[in-house]
Amino acid sequence: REGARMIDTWINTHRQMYDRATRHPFVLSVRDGSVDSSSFKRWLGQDYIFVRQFVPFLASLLLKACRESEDQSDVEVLLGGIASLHDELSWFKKEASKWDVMLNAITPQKANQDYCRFLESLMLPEVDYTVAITAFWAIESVYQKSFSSCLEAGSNTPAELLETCQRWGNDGFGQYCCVLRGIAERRLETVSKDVVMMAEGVFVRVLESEIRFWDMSYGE
Ligand code: HMH
Repeated sequence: REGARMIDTWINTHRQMYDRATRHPFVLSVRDGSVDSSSFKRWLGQDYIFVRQFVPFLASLLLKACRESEDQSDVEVLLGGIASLHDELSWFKKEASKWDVMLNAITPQKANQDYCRFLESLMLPEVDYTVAITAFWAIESVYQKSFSSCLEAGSNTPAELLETCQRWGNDGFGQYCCVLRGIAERRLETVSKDVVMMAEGVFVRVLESEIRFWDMSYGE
């Protein structure tokens, strides 16, 4: 099964960038407990803005799945994703008030704007479902890999950040990412070489965007 190996191949081809996205210094500082609260608060505020933009992206992906997927369970998986985003937005508001972050006073930084514009380009109807679901898997799995590393044995994550790490680092989220990867791999087996190349390009673009996103936690 070619599609199944495709993603492993991409990860190996782009290993350096993949590691920079999933083992970023900000995440390593959460993991070893040296993170400063101003970095965490900057990340929290910017990520709230990002997640708000993630809602229409996921809605567009759901629409593509309804129209293009040959497997009905894709729609149910994505619908579950939309439901958890609802919960996630409430969590951001609660977390922000805990840290005295004023969510309505935050302006998106350049890296965030660029990432959101990239998401918008993937919402266009002419973008293939396979390409869009690959992007979605990559976006979710960078967070899953990053935050689950902060929960591993030997990590020294501060108690007040554990809830954040569990949000994306818990086993259920890990399984969800595996299901998304499975959908992407199934689709990659059936599409043309051109679409596969586009999907790889989008994977790389997600990694670059995630690195720049983590970089924002250090401030301007
Ligand atoms: C920047 N990437 C970014 N924010 C997130 N919340 C996720 C991925 C995972 O949902």
